[in-house]
Amino acid sequence: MYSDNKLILHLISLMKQHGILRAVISPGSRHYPLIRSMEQDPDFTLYSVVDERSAAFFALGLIQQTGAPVAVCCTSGTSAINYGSAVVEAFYQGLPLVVLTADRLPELLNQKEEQMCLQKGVYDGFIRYQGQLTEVKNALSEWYCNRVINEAFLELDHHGRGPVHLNCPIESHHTDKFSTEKLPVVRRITRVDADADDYVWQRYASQLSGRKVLIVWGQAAPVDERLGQAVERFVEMFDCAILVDRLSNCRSSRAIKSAYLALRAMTIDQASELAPDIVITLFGNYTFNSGLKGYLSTLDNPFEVWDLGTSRVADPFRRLTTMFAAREAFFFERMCGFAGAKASGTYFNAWASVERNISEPQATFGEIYAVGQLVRKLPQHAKLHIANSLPIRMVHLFRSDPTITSFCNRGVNGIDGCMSTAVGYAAASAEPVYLVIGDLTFFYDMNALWNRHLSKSLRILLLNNEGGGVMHVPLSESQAPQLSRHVSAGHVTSAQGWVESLGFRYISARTAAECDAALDVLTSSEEPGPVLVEVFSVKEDDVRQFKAYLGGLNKITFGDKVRRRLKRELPKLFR
Ligand SMILES: Cc1ncc(C[n+]2csc(CCOP(=O)(O)OP(=O)(O)O)c2C)c(N)n1
Repeated sequence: MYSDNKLILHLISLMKQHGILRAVISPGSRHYPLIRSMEQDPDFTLYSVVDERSAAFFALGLIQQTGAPVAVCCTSGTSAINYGSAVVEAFYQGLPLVVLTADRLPELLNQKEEQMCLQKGVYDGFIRYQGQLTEVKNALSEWYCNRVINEAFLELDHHGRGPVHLNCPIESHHTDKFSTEKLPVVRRITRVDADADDYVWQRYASQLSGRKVLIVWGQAAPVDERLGQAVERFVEMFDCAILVDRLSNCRSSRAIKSAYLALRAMTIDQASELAPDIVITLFGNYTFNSGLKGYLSTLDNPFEVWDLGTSRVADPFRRLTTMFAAREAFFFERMCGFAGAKASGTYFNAWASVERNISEPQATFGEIYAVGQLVRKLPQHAKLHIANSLPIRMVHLFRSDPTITSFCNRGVNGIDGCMSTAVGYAAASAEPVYLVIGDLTFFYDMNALWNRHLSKSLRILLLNNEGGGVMHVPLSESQAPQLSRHVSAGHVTSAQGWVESLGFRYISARTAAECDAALDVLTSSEEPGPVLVEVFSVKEDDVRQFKAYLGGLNKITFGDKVRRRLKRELPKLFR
């Protein structure tokens, strides 16, 4: 019987799936559940070497002879340190050594505990991957350990070979039970390299055939022509829809451009009808990330996720099975090479029908109104920079010309350099560059305009509602006065003096009519120098309109959610 310790079960299951079937064990107690579990599994060949230093060098010999990765496994304390020389040797010889060190719980470090020293990072500089595991106690820690173990084993032969280290806390080694008959088959993550054999690509293409394929396309600018063409062929051959946002800058005929809204606007029946079989992700920083995560987490069907253009594990939806370490366009081209007949487009049509029912906000004067008007008035092929945090959300409430290219510092969502980035872009561009930005973000980065490379073609829409609005969104309106003190940093400041001193044409707007007229100037091609339009609005009104619009989209009722939950949970109770 195997140990009941879920971390051990995960580790052993993944060792087997990744072909790590030899282990050199040095004696001790803390790693007892691991040793005993491996001992009774006939797939493993185990060796016993007392001295850890020698054990790890012994393992290097096994690797040299077999060509396969080999694990070394020891108890906590200085035993881990004794692996050091062989780890360094493995690093410089390029040998796939898997170092498994048992440890006490990290909380106990330096607390006068027995046989405990810092084991995390002890091989720094000489190890291809170092993972600190944790006890598996809930779904989050289970997912974390699964991911980290996969990451470690994938690094054994990623762009060359070498050693990896997993530090495993095992606190219950004396009391551990061994009643697990069958090893669970836990999720293995696979990497497919560009030079994989044809039969590998063909196998993946056949998995797509006849399935509902949901492509999730993240931030990508400038637009890659080769990718655009490859995707257009792909969407004809496979039944798919592409969830995008402004920052995707994706012009595919199968793009669901309002993914940010569509994910909120589906009915309970549509939610199950649209459940994908395979999710293909490319790029990152989706503005609809939380909506998509929420939606996918309600699905019971066993969909899997493939991530393109990467060899590093990123698993936001917790269903990643395959990474394709090749250019995104290359993946789509390869899949088309093995495609059968053209697909029907049914899946796209189902998503499109959700999107068709979404109307734009009918906003009264305020920042949503101003953003909507700007989006409508922007010329074709405009370059639009959008600041965090409400501006990037508000832009998504409106349909825009597909030739517009959009940018936002969405990698880490900072407000610290949105304007500086736009100023830098404009400095290298001959065309007008537009920026829509909130007041805190503007004043934070106002120094960006004091720049000798300031472009005459810079056009800024400043949404001034006297403080950060986004922090008000999740809370009730009654808390607004309190929030304005420190959380949203209320202020009464105008940009006028500053931008006029820098040679901008400055226009303020306090009504819808003033706003329309000012935006006509902002988007005019006649203006000889930089222009800034400052729209003054009332934060509470802006936040109310924003919440009311998004709230009005929701079609799934509380009752629907309860029924869905019961349908999911009840069978578990009677199992
Ligand atoms: C460098 C940095 N500091 C703080 C934050 C936290 N933060 C996110 S949005 C925001 C307020 C932005 O206010 P404003 O520019 O008025 O735009 P809006 O509230 O309309 O999004 C703050 C402080 C951040 N994202 N980045």
